[in-house]
Amino acid sequence: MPGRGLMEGMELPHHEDVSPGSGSLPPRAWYAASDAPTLPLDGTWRFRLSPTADAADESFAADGFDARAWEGIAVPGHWVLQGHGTPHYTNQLYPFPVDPPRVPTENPTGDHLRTFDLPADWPSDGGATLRFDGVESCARVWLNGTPLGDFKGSRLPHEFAVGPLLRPEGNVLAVRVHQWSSGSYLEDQDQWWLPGIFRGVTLLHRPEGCAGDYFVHASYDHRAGTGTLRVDSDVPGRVTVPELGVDAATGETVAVPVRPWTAETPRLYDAVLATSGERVPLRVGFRTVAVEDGVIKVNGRRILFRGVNRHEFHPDTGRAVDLHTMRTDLLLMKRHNINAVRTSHYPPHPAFLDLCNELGLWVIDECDLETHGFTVQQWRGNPADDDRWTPALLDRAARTVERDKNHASVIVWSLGNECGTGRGLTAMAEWIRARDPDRLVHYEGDRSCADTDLYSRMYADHAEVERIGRGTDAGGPDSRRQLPFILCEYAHAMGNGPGGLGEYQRLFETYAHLQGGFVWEWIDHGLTHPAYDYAYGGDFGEQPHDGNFVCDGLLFPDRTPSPGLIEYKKVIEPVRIEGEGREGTLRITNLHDFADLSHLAFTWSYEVAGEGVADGVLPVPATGPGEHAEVKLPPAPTRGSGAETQWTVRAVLADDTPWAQRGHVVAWAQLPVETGTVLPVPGGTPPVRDGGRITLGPASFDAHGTLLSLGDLPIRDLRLDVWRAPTDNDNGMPWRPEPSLATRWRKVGLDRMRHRLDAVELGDGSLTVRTRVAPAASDLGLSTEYRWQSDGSRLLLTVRVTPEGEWPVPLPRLGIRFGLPGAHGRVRWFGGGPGEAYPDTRAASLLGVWESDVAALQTPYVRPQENGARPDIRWAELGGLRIDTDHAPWLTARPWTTEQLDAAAHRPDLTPGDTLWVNLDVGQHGIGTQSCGPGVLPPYELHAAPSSLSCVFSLTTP
Ligand code: IPT
Repeated sequence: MPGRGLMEGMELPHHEDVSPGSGSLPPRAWYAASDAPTLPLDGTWRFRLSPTADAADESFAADGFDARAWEGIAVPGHWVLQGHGTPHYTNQLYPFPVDPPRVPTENPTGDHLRTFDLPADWPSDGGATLRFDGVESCARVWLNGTPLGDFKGSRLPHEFAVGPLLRPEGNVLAVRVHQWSSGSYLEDQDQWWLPGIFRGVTLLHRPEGCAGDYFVHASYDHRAGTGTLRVDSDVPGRVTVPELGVDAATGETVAVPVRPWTAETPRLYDAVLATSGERVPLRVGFRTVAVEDGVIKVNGRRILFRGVNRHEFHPDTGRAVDLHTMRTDLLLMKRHNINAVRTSHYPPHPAFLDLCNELGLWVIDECDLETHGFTVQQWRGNPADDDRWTPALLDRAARTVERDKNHASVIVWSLGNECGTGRGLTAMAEWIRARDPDRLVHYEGDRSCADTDLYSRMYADHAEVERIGRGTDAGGPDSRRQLPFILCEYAHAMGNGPGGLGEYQRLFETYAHLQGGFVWEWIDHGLTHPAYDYAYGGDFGEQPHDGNFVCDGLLFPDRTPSPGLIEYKKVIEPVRIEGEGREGTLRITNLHDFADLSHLAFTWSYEVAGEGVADGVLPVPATGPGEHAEVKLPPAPTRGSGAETQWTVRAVLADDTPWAQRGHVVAWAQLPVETGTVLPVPGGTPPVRDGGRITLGPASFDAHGTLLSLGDLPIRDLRLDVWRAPTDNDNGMPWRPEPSLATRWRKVGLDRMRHRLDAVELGDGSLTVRTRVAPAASDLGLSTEYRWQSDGSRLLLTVRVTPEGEWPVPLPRLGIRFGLPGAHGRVRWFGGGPGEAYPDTRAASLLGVWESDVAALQTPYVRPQENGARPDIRWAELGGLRIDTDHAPWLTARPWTTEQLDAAAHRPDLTPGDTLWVNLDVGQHGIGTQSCGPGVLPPYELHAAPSSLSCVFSLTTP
């Protein structure tokens, strides 16, 4: 087809032309249902894939074309996830040569075809529109052989007027979709490239006098308690809100007493917009968003974002996400204390926003725009700063705002992500402000904040955020320091982590204009794969790719919460419980922005040696937002037994809510009362040498002092261990020049330590084994002494480590590891649980007695890496062995070695052997978020320093 656009003197086909498209209707407000009939056209379509844009001619779109030989394809869906071609993952790199707006000749092109009959009761009057809610990346559409037009803007709706073309039976809808188009340059989001018709296709009847576009303006005056409602409508009509007694003309302003909408109290009023030909249901939430004194306020109060970035993703269907999955996401968010979503980096399926209104989340709604790949060439040719592209950018802004403007949950518009700076962005911001002055404008990529109402950054470290809090941050115009600040991305949740969440939260709670952040990101984008379990970049042989950088979510691909989500829930809990366990005094602070505490019930339990012995209800006054209450616990039920005792206090939902049931835990704290008695030190039994063996009480050693068994229980290879399978955060940011922590560890040789035996000494009451543990090619070393003692039935080990040399790196871990027979079985422990924890990811660790099987102790990161440590161990039982300790070390038990874990690329690479490998560590290095952000904070670094670990081994009674 002849192109419309002329670039560089060349006539380009429609898919390479910078124009956003032709033939579609102006954008308008989206709604799921009115009383006008609709006909969903989802289902199985006929499909043909061609290797280039013009390999097949367009005759398939002609009336009467016989497509019976074509394969079937599910719409909505992506063809690369249905056996036609393969997905491709890149973060910022364009997967094609950068020569805008041209795209490669190899341009997978999917022809989609379906026929449909109108339902018998389809009205004969009026017209009809055909709506596409999302097609990646460029579509051309025909109905009954007539071309309707073409469009780009993958995650945006496009409508065509089709009334006169429809016939009662045998309508033929043909859609040609090109994977690559000029639009691809604007859609360089960090995700899989997934072509196809991935959101619904709907035929909508448009009766005579139907509603056109409309704009619900519903504000709230918190001083007067009044809501003000005005519905502007292209087609005049009436607006009724029965519950409020409102019956007003469109365009008319009415003020009534209402309850406001907030993310914590998502009060919606059912309303109807009635034009002469159509009744459109509305759900109205009254709220006012403003920046006052450099602070974002809703209904007059400062809000704090406890947010996540959400891409649309399902491991089987990619960005074709069904309603159930959307609801699941939101229920999980609400249950984990999350109150905000940034729709990175495009508008989500519109039904998702309906759910945000209903369940209560603040939304930053982002335009479908990212040109990140231009950084590689210092932004040369960036469409965001090129007037020829501005119409396409404005089209994207308008399609976002017009579609989503009637959602109470949307309080901020975002221009897009990672587009550098430029005139196109300014034009978008100006257009948005003129169209919707009642919301704020966000964009992260411009530190001058020329176009925005907030200062936004991604991955800034704690120190910089603190400077921003204090107003002492460098650079940028002074005006920036008067703006509210958010971290639109932080706490990169790739693999094990993120660490350092609590330190950010303290900053957000300290400085009024630091208004929280959005963890990157909600879910791992691992695609279901027969061999790999979940595939990531490169697993389809694609080049270039960015590996498992696509798996950086708080949920695993199957939507199981990762430890990172459990940690985030604890760190952002909206109630803080603090106190003094011995005195039984509590201070309960309500960190909600709007709600008082009357929706919560408080409970206490009293635990002796990790087991609950008494519990009860704790009366707490209905403390208002931002206020606190002082509360007294009952007298401690027991005292002085010598066992460790503590209180656990919980805030739980007092009643069922739409997102969780009564009893759901929102916040908690543990308050120690008494510490337990110290570890008894067995002694007295002398070691005995007998040929090649040494015996010490129940234990047997070889002549080198290596433990062989305890009673009948064989024990393998007990020795010092410092290595961990590097996490994604240890591996750092591949694009940074400085070597990552993991690279430095490997360079020092921590993954290949040698153990030299220096002495085996049989004393009166102990066996002492002296060693030096050190890497080849280095003078660094760890002088390590193992001292064994026994009372005849139990075995005490004390390990003392003294570093030698100037250690240039922190240690991954420091402790012992050994093997027990049998890789399966149960593990019980008194310590932190139930999930894993590391020094800077341990806020959610609950001290108690826990039980798990070995398999469930492993955290299944999509790319295997260090995982599964449990902190604060008092005792543990596993594989027939009991370990008692008073050093509260870290316990890790896995059915494979650290080396196997280190070598694995996907979960199925790990298969249990016949040994249970146990690590007992006196220290662990923290986790940090250096896969994209700051590393481990100083208090959580594990430096080589004189250390010791003691534990008592005995056999469990079978
Ligand atoms: C930032 C992107 O905005 C986001 O899409 C994602 O790629 C994230 O990083 C990392 O997973 S950009 C980054 C180069 C700071």
